[in-house]
Amino acid sequence: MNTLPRETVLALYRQMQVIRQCEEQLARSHQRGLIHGACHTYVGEEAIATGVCAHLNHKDVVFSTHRGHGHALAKGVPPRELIAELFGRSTGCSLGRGGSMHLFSPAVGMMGTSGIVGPCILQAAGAGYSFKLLKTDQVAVAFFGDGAANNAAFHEGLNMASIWKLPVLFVCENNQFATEVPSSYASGNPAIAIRGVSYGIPGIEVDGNDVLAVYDVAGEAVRRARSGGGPTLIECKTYRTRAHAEGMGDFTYRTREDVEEWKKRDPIALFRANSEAQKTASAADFAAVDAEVQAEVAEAMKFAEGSPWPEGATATKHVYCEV
Ligand SMILES: Cc1ncc(C[n+]2csc(CCOP(=O)(O)OP(=O)(O)O)c2C)c(N)n1
Ligand SMILES: [Mg+2]
Repeated sequence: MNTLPRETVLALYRQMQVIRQCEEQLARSHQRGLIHGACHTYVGEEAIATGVCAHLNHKDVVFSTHRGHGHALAKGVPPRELIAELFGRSTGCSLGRGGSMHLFSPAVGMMGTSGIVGPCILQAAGAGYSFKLLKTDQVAVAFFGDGAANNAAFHEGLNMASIWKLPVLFVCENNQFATEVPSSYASGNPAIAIRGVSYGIPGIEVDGNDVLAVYDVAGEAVRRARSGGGPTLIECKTYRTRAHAEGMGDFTYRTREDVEEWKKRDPIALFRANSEAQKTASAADFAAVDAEVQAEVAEAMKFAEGSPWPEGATATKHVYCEV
């Protein structure tokens, strides 16, 4: 039973819709040739970034992966800065230098996405270590996939966070595939949450398509981290309903039927239907949010398309730290 106030329900719904609508625009933009480089969308997984980041403030930090648009948006990067970045424009959050897989906005605690699978786990542990040394109550979050959970960085990061009781959330988005390889094939034991036991930290499995379930588990983990209780591993079971990356084939390693089955468990539609049934928010409330988000994302697209490219003369700026 959902006992959250109406404003929180609508805020969670709004955040998921912002991610979904941005991703759908980005998928179309990729087909139009507006995006340079790969574009991995987060469609179907929106509940995870939304449920976790709802507990974070601007001083908390997020480290993410190649599938990071949703994390950046949920952490506070405005849609116009995200879309402009993917279009390579100077108004993007990384000033047009990063693109889809290098989204940085330290001002809001978005410490970067990365095309390299795994290191965000160590970076979050490092940030947690600095928060511990500085005696702040800040929290670091690493978002990563099931594929990354078989990378050495996972084991090193969790162990270090455990022995030093670092304020870190390790959020594994288990969408069951690493590119085209099923996690059941790639892992001796595909269960990920239980790996927390090996490092002496809580490991919790949650339905990653249920934003309220993610919100509850993440809330508890953030409280534990802030109060000195150490890290938590959260495995969110989910599924991506678009191809690994835009323009890639999708049905050599999974079937259309599998994808259609998972579409029935769409996190946004499910949350809306349940909230309406429980009368925590009305159909009119949700329709109003939809219209608002549509207008915001349309404006963001226009802004991005109309933005200038970075000047050639500035190509070497922001590449190295300028002391
Ligand atoms: C260290 C490293 N190895 C391999 C790759 C190639 N690669 C890019 S995405 C990907 C799959 C990652 O799967 P997962 O971690 O489950 O994330 P998902 O794409 O499913 O969200 C791989 C292997 C890479 N980018 N970095
Ligand atoms: Mg995966």
